[in-house]
Amino acid sequence: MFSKILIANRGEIAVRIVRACHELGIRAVVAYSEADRYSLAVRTADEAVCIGPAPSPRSYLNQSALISAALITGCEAIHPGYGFLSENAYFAEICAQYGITFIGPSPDAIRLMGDKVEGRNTMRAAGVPIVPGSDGELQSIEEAVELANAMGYPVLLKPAGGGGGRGMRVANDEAELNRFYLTAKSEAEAAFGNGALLLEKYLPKVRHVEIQVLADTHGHAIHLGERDCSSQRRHQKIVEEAPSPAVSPELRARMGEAALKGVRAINYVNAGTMEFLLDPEGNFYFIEMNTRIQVEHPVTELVTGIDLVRWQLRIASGEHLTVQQSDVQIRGHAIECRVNAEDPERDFMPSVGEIQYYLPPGGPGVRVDSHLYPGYMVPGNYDSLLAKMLVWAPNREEAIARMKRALTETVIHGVKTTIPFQLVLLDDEVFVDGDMSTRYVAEIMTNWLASKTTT
Ligand code: MV4
Repeated sequence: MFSKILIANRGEIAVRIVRACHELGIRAVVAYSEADRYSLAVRTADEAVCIGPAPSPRSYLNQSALISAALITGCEAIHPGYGFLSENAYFAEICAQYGITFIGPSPDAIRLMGDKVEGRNTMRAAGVPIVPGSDGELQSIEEAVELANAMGYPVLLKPAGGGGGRGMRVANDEAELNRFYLTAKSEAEAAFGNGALLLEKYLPKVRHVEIQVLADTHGHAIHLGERDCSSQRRHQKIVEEAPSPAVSPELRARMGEAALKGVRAINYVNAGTMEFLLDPEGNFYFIEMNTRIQVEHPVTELVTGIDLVRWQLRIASGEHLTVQQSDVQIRGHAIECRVNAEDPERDFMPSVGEIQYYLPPGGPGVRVDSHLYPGYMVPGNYDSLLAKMLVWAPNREEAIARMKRALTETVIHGVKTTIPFQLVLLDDEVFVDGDMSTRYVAEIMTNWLASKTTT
């Protein structure tokens, strides 16, 4: 096992990684920007190194500063967390060149899954079901139209370099497809440095169901069941849960086996997530793979009892994954609410300022992953995640009641948060019945805002 690692991240995930290190007897060095000098991660770490000014291109994305910080402090490995450099194949390569272990998969696996065209082709070849659509990159507008006419509308244009729904466009007919094609292409080129597009059949009523996997360097891989992340607003997840109300043990076994086929096809090593769309008939389709630890990983930890971040560290140091598939049991129900510093009544505008008062929830079945403390200044330079409020209960109904209780007892003064909207969502009939799919969050939002102006 490593004796010392560098954490190349901030916020709650930096704190989460420090905690895993301390449980494993690893010394944690936090790389921080000037805006994060007084952060909880810096306070809880064994050492901290300033890597640059607040803007992330000059700090958390500054590869040479991070490598220098690791070398100066004698770290054997770098944990990239999520976002920032976590899915940067070049950074993983540079780490290796300097003799530093990148806590993640190989540069090749990152590169492959970072390209949606390559990822889709690889998964199809491995026998993983994918959404009907183009064989690879669209070569021309004529090809797109021909394919769409054969498949039927609506269709979806997806940037190969994107991910998480960024830059997607739905075309309802040939005229729209013609209209969107070139714009989508140039936007993709500008946003991701890759103008390649692929075409998929648009599935109108689907859920976002993702399978968590763990794979070691010795060829052993397991899945840890699914998370349902269908509660999204503009592709931002706001509530996640495990297990999915739509997944039976039999479907879980089939989706898990499909995910593992994909993992084996690319010799994947690390924690990872295979994302699927699940339609009302129970058909599932691979959309993309995340080659990092994800924000919502704790719901899986709560229902399996398996610590994913500790396993990332153990796997990266070459240890055998000693958990067998038959050891993985899904027990009870877990829900996560992402509490963001945003004003849901003002179109989720980011809210910055000092946390004047903070009282996190507690009691039975509650877990809070957060970097907040009273007096903390929420900087405007980074994403707006303040806290992940998690609950576990024996079943979904009790988990919902417990989450409402936890959010109601939470006090955060100084910034606006998403909690009022999450409480509305937890009371919504569609959510309570477990019938979430593509459009329901937008509908709840519209109704909520309308009710606010009339009362
Ligand atoms: C889709 C889709 C419909 N058809 N792909 C991809 C990334 C994720 N953030 C949302 N994505 C979608 N991909 C095809 N071919 C619909 C969505 C989608 C969605 C899916 C499940 C639950 C909520 C959603 C909200 C918006 C879009």
